[in-house]
Amino acid sequence: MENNSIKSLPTTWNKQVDHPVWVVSDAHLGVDAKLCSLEREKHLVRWLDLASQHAQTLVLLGDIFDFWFEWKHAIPKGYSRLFGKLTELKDKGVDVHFFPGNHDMWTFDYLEKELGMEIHRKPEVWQIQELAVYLGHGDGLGPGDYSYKLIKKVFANPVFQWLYARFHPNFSFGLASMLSQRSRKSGGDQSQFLGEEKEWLIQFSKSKSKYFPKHLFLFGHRHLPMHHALPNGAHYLNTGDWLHYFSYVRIEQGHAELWFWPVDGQAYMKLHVP
Ligand SMILES: [Mn+2]
Repeated sequence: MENNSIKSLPTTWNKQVDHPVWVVSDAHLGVDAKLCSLEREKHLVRWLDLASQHAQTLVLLGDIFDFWFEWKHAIPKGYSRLFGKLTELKDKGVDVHFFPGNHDMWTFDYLEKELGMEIHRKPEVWQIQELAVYLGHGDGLGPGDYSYKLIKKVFANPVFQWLYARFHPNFSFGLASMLSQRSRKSGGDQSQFLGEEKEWLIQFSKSKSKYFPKHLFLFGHRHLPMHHALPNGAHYLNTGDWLHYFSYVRIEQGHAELWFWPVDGQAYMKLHVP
């Protein structure tokens, strides 16, 4: 890694980390999949334990909750195991970072103040040991998805958020789960690789690779663990999900690894980039 041209780039890092970083995303806690939400939450807690033994910085790359909303004096019920573990890790000195996704963008300050997570609302560039990493949840990036991009603007509007908080939670949650189910159904079959042209995050990363050569573009959101080599020595990597794949990414010593940890088995590495 001596000829580290990434170091001479005029990039300003949002963050510089000198030790390994582990990343996970898309647990969508609150909905039952093949495994119920509680089983997935317990496995996520096991993962946090394992991760914190190897990495001092952990990243939750969005959509950890299927729906999250905070009122001034109340939060959604559930997730006590996850919250207990996150608090414990924080108290031990592990840094936990959260990039809210499209399902949990309505986090205001509870997760930060109570659990001590650092919240990042936009994609960032981090230098992790020898590797430059462009990371974010991945929603609304790249071509297409215009209706979502519009809705995101509405959802991010403080007036809209204030109004939504006026509803009774029974109603807010009912509406959110209806919309969430509808978006799952209308999405079509996304379980296979759609081809480079239709994979918006690949398109996004490819177009950015000019300005961020040799970077690792790391996103969640797609629910499909994958790697794609990009021009300019860059790479695209997707964390996959904690719904079906139980996949995650480890970044250390100038490379990234995609790992899987089935609930009933051992963790194993699938690939290694660059
Ligand atoms: Mn998402």
